[in-house]
Amino acid sequence: MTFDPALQAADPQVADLIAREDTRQRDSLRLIASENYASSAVLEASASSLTNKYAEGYPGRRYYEGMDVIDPLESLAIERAKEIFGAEHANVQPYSGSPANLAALLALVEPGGTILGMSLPAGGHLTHGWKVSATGIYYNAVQYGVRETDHRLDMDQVRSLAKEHSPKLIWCGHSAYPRIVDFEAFAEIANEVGAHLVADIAHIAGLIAGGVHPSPVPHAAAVTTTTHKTLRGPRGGLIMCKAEHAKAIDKAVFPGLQGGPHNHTTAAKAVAFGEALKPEFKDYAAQVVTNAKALGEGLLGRGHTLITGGTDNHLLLVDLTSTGISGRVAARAINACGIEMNGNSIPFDKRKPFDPSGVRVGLAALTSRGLTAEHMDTVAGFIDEGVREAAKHDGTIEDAFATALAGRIREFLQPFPAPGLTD
Ligand code: DSN
Repeated sequence: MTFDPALQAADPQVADLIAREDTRQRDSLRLIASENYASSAVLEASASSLTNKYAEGYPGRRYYEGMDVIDPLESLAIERAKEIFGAEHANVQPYSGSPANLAALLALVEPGGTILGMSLPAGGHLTHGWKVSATGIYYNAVQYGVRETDHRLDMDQVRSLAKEHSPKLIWCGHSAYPRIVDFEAFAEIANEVGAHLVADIAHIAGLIAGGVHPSPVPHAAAVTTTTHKTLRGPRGGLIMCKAEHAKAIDKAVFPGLQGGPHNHTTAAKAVAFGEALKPEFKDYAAQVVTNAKALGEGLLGRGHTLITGGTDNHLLLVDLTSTGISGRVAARAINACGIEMNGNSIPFDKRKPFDPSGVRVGLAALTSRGLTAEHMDTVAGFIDEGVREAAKHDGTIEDAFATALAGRIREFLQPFPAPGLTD
């Protein structure tokens, strides 16, 4: 992104740091599954004068004056979100995914009530009841996992835990699960035990918007998401729900948890939702999945182990146990070579979450740059080369090797403009 000279003149230190980040994002293989490139239009909206305005309340019911722009803007974002997902109600104010999840809990479960969610090491999110999260501290959280044999969701386990503990809310939708989630089956279980089903689609929202992953919207009481992962918007959150829960959800977001909405982010969400409504977004979503599958083939062909054997969505979970180094050590080492991914627990991991056995690899960002399946073997080769080199040297990579590989990656990426940075 090129800056208005104002920032460079006023604060060259910050301007230079941002410029460095732009370069880093342009020159590296960005494979963190929760990240993407927002378009220049999204970035521009989020850097607007809307950041100067307070707007507690909702369109038509505000606690401040001067809402002639904010009200139609927020309504536009709401209508676009509803149109994308076919939702009855949308709240575009959550600051991000974790506050969105807290708001869903606040709206639907009494403090101390029982909730059922997937455990973090099995692929769930912190806010689905993991013990160190407020959701595990202020609620009685019971956790399900995946089957030991194939690392897939075990709906029999979910049903039996639901019957045993009678949760008020069941979470589905996960952070490190590479397969299709059967939202209908979750809804059946929730109905059987009288629980609200809440789907957190943060990772797969763009795939649902693009029609390549089933939607939980018809089945769930509420659906939460971030707006910046596969949906390719600004950092932010969104909650959709059935009309019957609209009042409770809105009340939980404001005044329950938040003050003034971030209007500049609301504008950027509206822009991103507009982009997601365009026909080409369907092609993007389909390409993300095609690329993830192709990268999986490339890694399998090089002897790596994929949890569940592959993927149906945008991410792969790679078990690095056989390489002799942990996922975290591998991720750190290859970061120096211009490859970004995160160390991640694998199901039934023998290692601690801070130093887990796996890495999580996502294709949302590279696909936004226009890479297709034919490029994935090269990407798999880069990853394999970096990981094997790190494994050979007990987790370290020499500077000369890192610089050479980073240079090849930079050259490889050069023909693919990075949205928001070089488009
Ligand atoms: N931190 C995000 C992720 O990487 O999946 C989820 O909030």
